[in-house]
Amino acid sequence: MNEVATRAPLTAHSFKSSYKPIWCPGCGDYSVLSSVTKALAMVAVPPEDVVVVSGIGCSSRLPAYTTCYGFHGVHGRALAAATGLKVARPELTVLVAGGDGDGYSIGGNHFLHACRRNVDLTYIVMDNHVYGMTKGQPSPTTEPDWDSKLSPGGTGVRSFHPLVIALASGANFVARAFSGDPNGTAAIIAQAIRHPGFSFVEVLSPCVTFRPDQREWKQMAHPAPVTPTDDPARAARRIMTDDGFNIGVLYAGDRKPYATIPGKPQATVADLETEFEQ
Ligand SMILES: Cc1ncc(C[n+]2csc(CCOP(=O)(O)OP(=O)(O)O)c2C)c(N)n1
Ligand code: SF4
Repeated sequence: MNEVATRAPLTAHSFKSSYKPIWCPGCGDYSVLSSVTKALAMVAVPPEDVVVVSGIGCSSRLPAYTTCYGFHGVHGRALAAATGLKVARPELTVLVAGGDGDGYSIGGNHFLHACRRNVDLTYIVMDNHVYGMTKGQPSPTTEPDWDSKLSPGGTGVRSFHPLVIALASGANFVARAFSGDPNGTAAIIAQAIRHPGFSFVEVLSPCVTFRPDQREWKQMAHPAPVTPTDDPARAARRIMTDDGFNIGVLYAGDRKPYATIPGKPQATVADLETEFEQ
């Protein structure tokens, strides 16, 4: 009998590494990790066929806590690394995980172009509206009037709207989830993985240390009272006028994902190494 035939069925546990997360007690990222492992069990892709790519931040530690292959790279460059990986190895399931600072500030440019290119990736952003790892600076999604030691009286700067920007840039699947609902988040992530093209899941994930006010999100999050649409303009209008706490799949499009041209000869890693050494 071969290895596949004897393998035990995949469960969330199959995707959990032996490393103990070092997030603060109560951080929303624990639930997101649990949702990612549940989602991978639902889609039943074995850990050796999955790669989780991240940048830098508390949330970007997530790959180490899974049994999948991982790439913990530099701040803001996760999508660039993941795009290259997926184009070179289309048979792999590639997830990208990180924070709002990593993805929308230093990585903002890559976010726009990853949506536009529509390579088959699943991008999970744990949005806590703050830079957690570097101790509480405002991020692109911080509310303009958020008063803190590092931003007395608030920044006064309008927040970035990731979901609408993703739609305008061409993302093929757009959803909002809440870490306080791990099963709902797992179901959304599983749908995102299954959906072809660039899938973007914005998970509201409280930073209990620098944004204790986000504990209120538990009362504010609610299921979106609409079914997903395949019309990006309609989805954008809905998202721009909702209360920011509509949870669910908001857009599921049918753009053809980017892939390399079938039949076109591809350089191997050995070819690239030879070229590099010359
Ligand atoms: C090039 C570079 N610039 C800045 C930093 C410092 N830095 C590390 S993590 C981080 C922000 C993390 O915030 P976010 O991505 O929102 O993740 P969180 O920690 O909130 O999960 C910053 C600015 C860095 N590591 N590298
Ligand atoms: S600082 Fe915030 S984001 Fe980072 S682990 Fe602690 S609660 Fe989570």
